[in-house]
Amino acid sequence: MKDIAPAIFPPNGIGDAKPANQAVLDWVHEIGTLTQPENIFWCDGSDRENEFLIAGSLKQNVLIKLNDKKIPRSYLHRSHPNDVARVEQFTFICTPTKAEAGPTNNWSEPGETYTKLRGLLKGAMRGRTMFVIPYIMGPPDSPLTKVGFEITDSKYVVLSMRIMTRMGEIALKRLGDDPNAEWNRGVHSLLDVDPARRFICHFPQDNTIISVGSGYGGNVLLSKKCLALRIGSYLARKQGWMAEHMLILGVESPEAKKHYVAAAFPSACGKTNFAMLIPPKHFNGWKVTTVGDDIAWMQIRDGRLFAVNPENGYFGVVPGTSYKSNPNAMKSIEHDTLYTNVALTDDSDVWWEGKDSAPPKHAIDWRGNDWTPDSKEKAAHPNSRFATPMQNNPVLDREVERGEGVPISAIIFGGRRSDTVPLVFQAFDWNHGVYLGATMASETTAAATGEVGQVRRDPMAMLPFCGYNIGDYFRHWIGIGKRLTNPPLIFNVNWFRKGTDGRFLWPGFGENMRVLKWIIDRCEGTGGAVKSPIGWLPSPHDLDLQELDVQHKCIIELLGVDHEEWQKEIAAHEEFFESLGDVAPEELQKQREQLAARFKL
Ligand code: GTP
Ligand code: SPV
Ligand code: MN
Repeated sequence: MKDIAPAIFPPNGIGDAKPANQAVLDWVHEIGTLTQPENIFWCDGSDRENEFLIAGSLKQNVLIKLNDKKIPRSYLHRSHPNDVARVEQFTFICTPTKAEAGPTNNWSEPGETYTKLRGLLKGAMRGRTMFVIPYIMGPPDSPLTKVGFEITDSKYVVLSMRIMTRMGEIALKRLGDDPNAEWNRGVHSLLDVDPARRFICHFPQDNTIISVGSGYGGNVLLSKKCLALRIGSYLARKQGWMAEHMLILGVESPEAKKHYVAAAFPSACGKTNFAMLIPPKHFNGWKVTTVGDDIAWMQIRDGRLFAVNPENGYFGVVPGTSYKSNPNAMKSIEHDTLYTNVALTDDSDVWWEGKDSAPPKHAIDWRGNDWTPDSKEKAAHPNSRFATPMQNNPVLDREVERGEGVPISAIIFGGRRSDTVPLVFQAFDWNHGVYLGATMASETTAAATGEVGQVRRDPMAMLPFCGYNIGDYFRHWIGIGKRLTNPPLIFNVNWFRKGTDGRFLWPGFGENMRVLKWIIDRCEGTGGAVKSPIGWLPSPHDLDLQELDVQHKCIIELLGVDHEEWQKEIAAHEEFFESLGDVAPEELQKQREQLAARFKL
């Protein structure tokens, strides 16, 4: 399947939504002069435009139409086999000084980087159409909402951005004609999809992103990781708010008491699943609703933290998604969905490892090759994804469009840890919670290229997404805490602890409601807990474990704090802070000393 396709020529009334803002026009002119496209297509986000682009994409083999009876209005795209995940090693933060990017980011000097990228972009769109996508991130009437423009030579990007953002007219209106208004400049070109010429570069001081050489997800949907997180986090610090890699969910009790919770888990560690969970039968009358599944923008109002989801859709991990693990995701992706890198069955349905149905006898795998259940290769790529509008979600929260956001009662951090870290525990206070976030670690996943299953520190699940110096980011978190009179309580969870047999001790998914319920009880001041060196821990009887098919000894293991393992863990925290040089704030150093001291009591 092609990523790169020749120019298309729209009829009158399509592709001509030129904005009025002179700064945008000048910028598009400049990029057009550099990249030399065959024509410029000004997107307006309309249905008519979308239909035209889909028809063109089918003709050019950029998309395959799926079975309309089984999954109406849905399509499959295959990205280049060398281009299936984010590339952290080719992602750069181009601040004027290296110190501003900090010890956890790749840095390159802005002047040199612009020159290099201009060289790569020179004539890069010859024979292709250059699309200009206006979009906003955030609910239309939110003070947090940002305007972005993405220039791209990929139709797949345009079609995806229409799902993932509020695109078109709405952005032109919000921007208006003030040439000095704040907006993000995003330039994307596939070039020739060569990993040797693949760079994802951020210029926070210019509110600019340039991404070349990839056609995949987080590398090219510039609204998402690039703007909403990397540039977003930079702007957030400057402007006094927060941009975080967090889901946002609502949880309502049978008595109709509602709390909102935000949770930071690293890529492919369970955000989408947690944000849509269906409580087990025993929790009759409890309801979980989704505000967002990946990104939270948060601001302080009346001493509380309020969160909005800046996105309009979900770009979710497909493998493992089933009616058993995540029925709401399954319902969301049954129609109007753009799939990437899953398997195609002979009746034009989609299939992946972990789907409810038995494997098809024959399929075309994510690379476009014949596949049978005997094949050694996976049918769907482990990082295959769906893009689906959030309106498809049967449990979409009714406050999702609320501009001021939803009040956050609890923040949860969690990684993939096969040992050491208990199922759940609570920080003693805000700064201790910041420490839990700052020192969290997780096994790497297929969401980024590179080895899978390596434990690495991933502070606040933001290691690949913090657009500035991580020490200043920690300081920003501590500073936010000082401004909150009614701060969220902070928790740590681990769905992935394993027993000696190498199997997960906790069933996860819907059963995570039992942990969420304890968290809500703690927010309400009713949940019991015991003080441990690492924080407040539930005893087994503090968790509602009725009708749960897990042995008591597994629960004890799940809630256990092994002193030897924690000595190693504390040493790893120290090593991590040392690896950052001297940027970690004193408050966090102090937290580590206190943690170590509590083990000696
Ligand atoms: P990104 O979109 O990459 O940011 O990922 P995410 O954090 O939204 O992860 P997602 O919910 O898509 O889950 C990723 C993988 O983790 C899937 O294969 C899930 O099946 C698996 N997973 C999610 N929740 C659980 C859980 O509670 N227990 C276990 N064992 N696996 C889970
Ligand atoms: C992640 O990797 O955290 C994602 C997927 O949400 S991507 O948009 O590809 O970055
Ligand atoms: Mn993510």
